[in-house]
Amino acid sequence: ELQFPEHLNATALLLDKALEEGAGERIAMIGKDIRWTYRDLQSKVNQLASLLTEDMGLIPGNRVLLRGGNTPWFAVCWLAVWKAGGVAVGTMPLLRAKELKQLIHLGRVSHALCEASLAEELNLARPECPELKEVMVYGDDAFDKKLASKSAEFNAVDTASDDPALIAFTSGTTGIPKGCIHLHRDVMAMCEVVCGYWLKPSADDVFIGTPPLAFTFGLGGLLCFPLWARASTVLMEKLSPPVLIGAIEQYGATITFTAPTGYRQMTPLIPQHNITSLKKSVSAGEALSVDTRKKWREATGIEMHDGIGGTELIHIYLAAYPDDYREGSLGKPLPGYRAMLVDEQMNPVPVGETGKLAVKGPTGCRYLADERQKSSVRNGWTITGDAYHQDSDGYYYFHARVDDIIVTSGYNVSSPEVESVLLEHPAVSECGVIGIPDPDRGQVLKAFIVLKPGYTGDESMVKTLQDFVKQNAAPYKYPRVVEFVTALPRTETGKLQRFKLK
Ligand code: 3UK
Repeated sequence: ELQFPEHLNATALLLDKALEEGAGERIAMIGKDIRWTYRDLQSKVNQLASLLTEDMGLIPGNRVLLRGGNTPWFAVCWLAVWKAGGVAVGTMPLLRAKELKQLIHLGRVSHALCEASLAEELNLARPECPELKEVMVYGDDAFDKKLASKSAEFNAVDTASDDPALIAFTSGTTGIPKGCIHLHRDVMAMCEVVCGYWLKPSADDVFIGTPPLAFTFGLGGLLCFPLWARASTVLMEKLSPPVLIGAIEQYGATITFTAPTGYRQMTPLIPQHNITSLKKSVSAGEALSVDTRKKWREATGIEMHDGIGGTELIHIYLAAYPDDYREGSLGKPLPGYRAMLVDEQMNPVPVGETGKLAVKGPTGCRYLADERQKSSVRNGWTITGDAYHQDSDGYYYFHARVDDIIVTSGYNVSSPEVESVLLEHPAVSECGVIGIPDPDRGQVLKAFIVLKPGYTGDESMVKTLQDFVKQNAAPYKYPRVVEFVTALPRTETGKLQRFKLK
């Protein structure tokens, strides 16, 4: 079991301690036109922490809205808020005024740090947000001047290890966002567990990837993990798959973080790049199909690190080790976590049967909303909305979010399993499968398909794909309805929004 002292501050441990240990001259952060050592980073964090407390009146416990694309400056905002004892409330760059207003109310936000290029929507929200007292825009000359006048010395606030460090909002695949509170010790626990036991990064690693820092997958993978390892991180916005692969080559990145779609879209581009620097690839956010994993392995020689995590538990809690990978399996709980599959009454289901995953470990779920807390956390077990089965050796197999299980003629079919079959067909670039109401069968499967260039979405293609599913899965899993589209709705975190397809 992980033990933490009664007091700790995440920034003190991730950054100040790195300097005490002699990492001062190592490269901490790389961005567009930016290369900062740990010492550079610390000065900027201290200046911003000074500015927050002296000019913006921040006191420990205040909630600070953070708004920015993935850049080293955005990372400074996170670290400075923690250092000053504030609670970071990260927001996705694309959020609109109405959504920001909702998060500001739900999170009782009093302060904001906002990248200049994203200020417009926040300004639109402000008149309706009386609780938001202080807003500072960063990334323009006025800010740079103000910051330069601040002291580069700042002692980390002596936060208790169970003081809140962030409020993370779920990414909205199901509608209204839910805020989850995570503590300073949760930030450290995710590093100790995910890095210490699973990823095992070293100070020579260069991290890169796509998830926004406002998504805890990105906060861990692109900010906290690299600092924990005293390594370097490349923080860049709008890393579409072709840009990401170029950046891996340019910066000699060694560890990538992205969702399965990202890997799928990079795979065909690999022959045009030299990405031999890359050693590890972390996939999360959505189910990684056997085919996507295989093609990435064939193209790069890398067996992926697939892990399932969630906003509710802050990061990955169940994961497959590359050297202990069973086909189709998500592996086992990471050290420190316990998992069990339960039915609606919280009774464990027998081996081989499908149940909902419940998880208990060093991080846990604290929703802002009491109601939600009662229904999702029982006896310290967080009940995820995901269905799995387990084999007799204890390996877990993900089926789908419970909401994405389709019941057709009495059969249970999960969306991701049919999607992964379709993705194996050479004509299919992307796809999403949902259930639509049917008078005879309850529901039938409908597939939305994005074809690869050079293929035509006509009747014969529909038939071809239906036959392909019938041959590669139980025949009742074939999509009776097929629609060809040019793109699929995805969240900023790369997750397919099946509710939009519905
Ligand atoms: C799904 C996966 C299959 C699953 C997240 C890593 O995704 C993250 O957080 P969210 O709160 O969503 C959680 C849900 O997404 N999912 C995530 N990873 C996988 N399904 N295979 C996977 N590897 O339904 C889960 O309940 O947005 C992931 C780290 C931090 C995160 N917040």
